Amino acid sequence: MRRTFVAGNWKMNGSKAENQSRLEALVAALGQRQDIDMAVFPSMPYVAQCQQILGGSTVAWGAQNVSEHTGGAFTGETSSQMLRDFECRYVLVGHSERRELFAESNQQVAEKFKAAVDSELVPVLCVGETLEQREAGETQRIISEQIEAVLSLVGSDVFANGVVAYEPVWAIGTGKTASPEQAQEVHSAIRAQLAEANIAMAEAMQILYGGSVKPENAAAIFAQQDVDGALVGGASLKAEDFIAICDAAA
Ligand code: G2H
Repeated sequence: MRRTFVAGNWKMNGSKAENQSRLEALVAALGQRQDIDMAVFPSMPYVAQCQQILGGSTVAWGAQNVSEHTGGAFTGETSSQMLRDFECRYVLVGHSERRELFAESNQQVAEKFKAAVDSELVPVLCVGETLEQREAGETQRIISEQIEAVLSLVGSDVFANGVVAYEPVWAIGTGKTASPEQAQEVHSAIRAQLAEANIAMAEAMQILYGGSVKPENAAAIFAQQDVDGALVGGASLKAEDFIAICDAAA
């Protein structure tokens, strides 16, 4: 039985004051919940604020990006060990905005995933197709290549301590959501691909759906057999919506 995981990707939003009230609301409403996994992903400067406010609660925190390098002359980058220093449990790797806007390749994403695993962070590997790719019938191939890059660099049991988030690019921040059936179809294909590498790992691992998840559509998405939670963007900026999505996971 897989636990449901609700993750909030705040993207480049927030301020110290806004985050404080949002985090305090999350602690009050969710901070003792044991039945699901929960985490928020703030911008880098606010990771320490999450540690301070969420520490001791059951809501974890993580970063939206990590360097594939361990240290040195990489201006502007943050290493996985630095994230561990602030007790991050998770890190997002390969979000489509990183792939598109910052030209992260499958290979670089795989290296970031490896850096996270090496530091005992749990990487959340984001995969997904663009509208053009979906319409060209390339969805499965694109996602399979994104996953294969990680499997071949890190090894077949790589997701024993990792999470996959399926985020169709056409559903991100657009208000369009994949239907629960569309999500299930891709999630089940991802699990089948991973089962070829390691059946037990594939059965146990969490595969999240991301792309305009809101309180109104969360329950239908969570009801799908191979959907184990959500990576929530816009709706995670409102504490009440994030809490409602967590409630839909119960
Ligand atoms: C997809 C998602 C969170 P949103 O990027 O990663 O954002 O819920 O705003 O579509």
